[in-house]
Amino acid sequence: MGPLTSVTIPQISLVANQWYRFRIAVSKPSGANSAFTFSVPGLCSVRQLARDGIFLSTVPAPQSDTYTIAGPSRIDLALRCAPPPTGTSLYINWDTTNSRVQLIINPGTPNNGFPFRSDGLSTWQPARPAYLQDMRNVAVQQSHQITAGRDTMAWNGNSPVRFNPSTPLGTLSFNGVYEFRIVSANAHPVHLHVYPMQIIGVWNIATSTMTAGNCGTYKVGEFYDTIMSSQICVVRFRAIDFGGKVVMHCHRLRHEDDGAMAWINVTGDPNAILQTPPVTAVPCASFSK
Ligand SMILES: [Cu+2]
Repeated sequence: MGPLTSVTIPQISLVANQWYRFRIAVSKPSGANSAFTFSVPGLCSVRQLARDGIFLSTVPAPQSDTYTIAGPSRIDLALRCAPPPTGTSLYINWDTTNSRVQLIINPGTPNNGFPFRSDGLSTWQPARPAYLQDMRNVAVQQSHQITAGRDTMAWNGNSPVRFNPSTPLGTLSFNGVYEFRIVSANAHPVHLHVYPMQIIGVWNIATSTMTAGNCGTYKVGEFYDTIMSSQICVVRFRAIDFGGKVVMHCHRLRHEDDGAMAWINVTGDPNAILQTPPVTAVPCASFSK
């Protein structure tokens, strides 16, 4: 859709009643949550297909005119709009009406694409590779608490540390299923590379128990690459396909650059060449002048 920060309101022309696939990427460097809303409720059929590049477990999701996603994240929507009433404009509003894109709905002959099964009505379940299998009823090797901060990351309540290229934050085993309890305090979106994270539930720190289900706007059973919530989200992932140095960081880019980044050592990857990437560490200070 292009940047929404310019003074001129961007416009996208659509054929009336034709389905389109939109991939919306929020590159907001502040990392804050964003809500976007269709300005004329019910005028468009809007059905979510995917988050962070991964299809939902059932596609498409039920109709909704409003979506909330964290900082740098992606969402895929199937979208079909009727012309707005005369004298009315149709916008996708982004946080406030100061950031929006206008949808221009033109008459035309819609093509025959749609997001459903071939009957044009039913939902479908995508085939999933090993790294996207349901882990809700799978035994986990270990459970760890990850806390992101202003310029640090912390592992299991240990002292928070700034990025250290020579020392991993923790060590996991290749092909294991692991659970992370993610403490982002609704301010530090935690972004994990390589392994998509499946939402399992919410952690209660007072009772040290988990309640299975959605974690805020994150849907139980679905996969994400970035998590930010006022609750402690419990996620699982399988450390498969690639081992070695796996990076995670606060997705507020300023925080990441200030040191809220860490790597996990995933040991035992049989493809050893991937375990020692040719990395040359350059201190951040080198970029300051
Ligand atoms: Cu942060």
